[in-house]
Amino acid sequence: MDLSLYLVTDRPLSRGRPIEEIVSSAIAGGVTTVQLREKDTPTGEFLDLALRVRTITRESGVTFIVNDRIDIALASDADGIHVGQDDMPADVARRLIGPDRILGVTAADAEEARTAIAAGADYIGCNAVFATPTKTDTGTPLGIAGLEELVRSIDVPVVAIGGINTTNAAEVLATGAAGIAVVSAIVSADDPEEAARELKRFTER
Ligand code: TZP
Ligand code: MG
Repeated sequence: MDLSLYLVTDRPLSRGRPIEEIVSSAIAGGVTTVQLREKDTPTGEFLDLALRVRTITRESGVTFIVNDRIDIALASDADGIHVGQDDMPADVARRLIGPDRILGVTAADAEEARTAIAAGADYIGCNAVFATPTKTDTGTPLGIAGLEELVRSIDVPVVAIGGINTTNAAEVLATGAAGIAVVSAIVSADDPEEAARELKRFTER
C-alpha cells in the first residue's frame, strides 16, 4: 500500500464529470491510492461503479479503498475499506473484511487512533488538518502542530486530510505524515491530471 498521494472521490464536487474519468486522470497524474466515497448512490449503481474503478485501479497498480461500505468493498474485491468513528466499528470491520484487506480508520486524536489500531487499523486518517467546505462535521481542525503530535504518538501510517492543496502540502508532509489525501484539489480542478501531478511533486521530494 502506497498512501502518499491519496484521492478521495466526491460526486457533487466533480462538476458533472464521471467518477471513472476523474479517477483515470488522477492516476495518470500520479495518485497512488483511490478511495471511492459515494454518499447518496443506490447500492446497485455504487457496486457497478466500484467494479469499474476496481478494473481501472488494478490495471494501474493503484490501491483501491471503498469508503464506509464493507459490502461494496467485498463485492468489488477492493484492497480495503475506510471507516469513520460513526461507521461500522473498526473491530467489526476488521472481522468482516478478514486479515488481508486494508483497514483505514478516521481518528480525531491519539486516543481514537490507538483504539482503532488495537482494533486492527492499518492506517489512520486524521480528521481534519484544516477546515474545509468539503466536510464540515470534522470538529476542530488539528492544524500542523496537532497533526505532528498525532504522527509522533502512533506507529502506523497517518494520512492527512482536510483542506490540503499545493499551498500547504509541503508543511503537511513535513510532519511525517505518510501521505496527503485530497478531494476538491483534484476532483474540482479544471484538469484533474495536472492537479494530481502538481501535488505529486511534493510527495516525491
Ligand atoms: N474527511 C476529513 S476532511 C475530508 C474528509 C473526507 C474532506 C477533505 O476534502 P478537501 O476538499 O480535500 O478539503
Ligand atoms: Mg464514513
